[in-house]
Amino acid sequence: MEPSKRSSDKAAQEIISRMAQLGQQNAWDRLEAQLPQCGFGKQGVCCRICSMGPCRISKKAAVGICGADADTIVARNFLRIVAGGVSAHSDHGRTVAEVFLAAAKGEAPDYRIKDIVKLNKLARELGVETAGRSPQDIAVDVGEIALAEYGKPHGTQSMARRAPKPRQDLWQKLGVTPRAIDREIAEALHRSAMGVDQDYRNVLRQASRLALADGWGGSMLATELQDILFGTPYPGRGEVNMGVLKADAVNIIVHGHEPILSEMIAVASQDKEMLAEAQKVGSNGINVAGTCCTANELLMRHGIPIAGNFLNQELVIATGAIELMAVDVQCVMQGLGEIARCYHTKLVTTADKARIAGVEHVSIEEKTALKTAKELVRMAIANYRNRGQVYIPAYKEKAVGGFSFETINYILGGRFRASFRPLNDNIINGRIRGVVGIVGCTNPKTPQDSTHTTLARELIKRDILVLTTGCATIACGKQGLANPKKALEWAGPGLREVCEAVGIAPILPCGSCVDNSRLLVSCSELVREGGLGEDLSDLPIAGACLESMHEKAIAIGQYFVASGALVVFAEDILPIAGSANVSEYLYHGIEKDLGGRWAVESDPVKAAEMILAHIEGKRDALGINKTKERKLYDMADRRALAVD
Ligand code: NFS
Ligand code: SF4
Repeated sequence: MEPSKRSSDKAAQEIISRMAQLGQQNAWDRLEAQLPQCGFGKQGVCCRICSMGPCRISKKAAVGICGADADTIVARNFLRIVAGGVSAHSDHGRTVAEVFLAAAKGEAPDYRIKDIVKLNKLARELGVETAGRSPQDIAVDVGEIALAEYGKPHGTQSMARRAPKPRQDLWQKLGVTPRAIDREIAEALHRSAMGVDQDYRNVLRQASRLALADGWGGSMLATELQDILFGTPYPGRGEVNMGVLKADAVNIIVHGHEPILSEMIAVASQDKEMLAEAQKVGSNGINVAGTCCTANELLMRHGIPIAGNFLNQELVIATGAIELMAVDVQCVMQGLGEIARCYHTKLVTTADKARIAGVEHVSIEEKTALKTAKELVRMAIANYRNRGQVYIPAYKEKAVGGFSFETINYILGGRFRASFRPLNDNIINGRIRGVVGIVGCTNPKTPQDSTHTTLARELIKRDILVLTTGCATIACGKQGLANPKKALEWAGPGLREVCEAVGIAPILPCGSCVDNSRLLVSCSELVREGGLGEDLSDLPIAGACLESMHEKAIAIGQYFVASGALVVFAEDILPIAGSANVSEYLYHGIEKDLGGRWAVESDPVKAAEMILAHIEGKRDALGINKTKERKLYDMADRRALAVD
């Protein structure tokens, strides 16, 4: 397949060609070897949860051996996907909570509590006494409470109290207020085991409660604690794409998700002793860059460059310029092992729960994190001499990342009256039509980055403010869309005017996938600020993810839906087509219950139109589409907006 059909990223295209010439395999080649993919799996109608099976629903057999029908099987599979996603985010959050607590107790000397203001704020929310107490004492209490959220025997998620009151009441009424995170995961696995929950609507209700335990629990805690521990992000410049690699420096890639590792490697790489050693081997310094969500975490907090997103992970190694790639958890392809063996690159796993057969493992522990990080940096330096031929594509783009909830609040309102008021006002007066989160991965089934970036452009053209997270952020960054100046050229007149007036970009990078919780907090603030309804489901907002691959993305989608938002996915990445009832419920029925719903549209231009129609509908319902300001899009407008 043509490199341009595999990726819309020019740097990626170059490396894909190079790998083909060298006979090296990547995810796209492996996808080809998998074709045609199993239709039963795609539709969600394959069940292998008991050993009477595997069973699959077809014209020939309408039910499995136990009698389970397509509705039950599709719903159970969906619930298990959400459980996988929630467990990933939440286990990440738990690890952060453990390091946070250790740091507070002085047992993790390399980590320090950085954001005291945010610590105090969270402490008050969690009912921890702050007056006259040291940050350490406060942090110990906060850490204990946070850790307990994962497994507490009684009560519901504390952070869910951040949602608008009517939303909390609705969750209560429907019985979907999330309890302890571990409990929701365990119950989901239990309910979807053979012979338990066999009413698809009841199964899907658990999917909502479980997903909410992620968005308003595990992920939100991860974000909060990471901000307090490593600093709340503020806007800073960075660069994105493989061109950030340096031909004359020791290049280290940090890949994965938990900043516990990457923060220490960032520190170690600036150590004088390390820099001197790097010079001794003839290099011109140490260059740390990230891939996937770890990259977002580092860009958000330190402006450390991003080498690429999910589908770039193998490609960066094939530049021949990487001395060491340190990986922790999630989104790490096993294929890395093979490509690393083709080069001098040292691939190292660092999380005890995530090892790869045949790959070196160096365990990062909180007590000795910096020492271990230095060891890794030393390994990279020593490996510089082993470099063979290097080919670094010349592409990179400037980006401004670091839009936490706090920064948006601050930029909009200023330090003394930090507030969302200007944003609310401009949504009400119609200069900004609404706000959309573009989230998620890349997937070899879709030309890399193409849907995220087209959708982002199409939305800002239509005066919709875009917030991005995860690999979608990196996709936008690679195409200059995280560069305020470049992105402004694409923005519609209303959005552009507001962005210029308040000094924000039309596309705001908000962090990693756990940071989707920042979007929930921001949406709650839009409601609290007033004038846009009483509940999240009243807001002119939506979420979109047209090229995801991970279970986490579906968990995120479900918590946005259960929080009242429209969520648009590409059809072939949502495996529910095998049940008309489950599809009908998730695409329509659920809206009556929770105010949000799923939708599918694989074409990003059509998705933008669908989202705009939804947003205008919400605006109509709010009564803010006054005739004189209403901007109706007729066919001519639409044609003018179409991408060429
Ligand atoms: Ni989100 Fe991040 Fe990327 Fe997808 Fe993977 S890195 S947590 S799952 S692939 S966006
Ligand atoms: Fe088949 Fe039922 Fe067992 Fe699933 S639970 S594998 S449908 S017998």
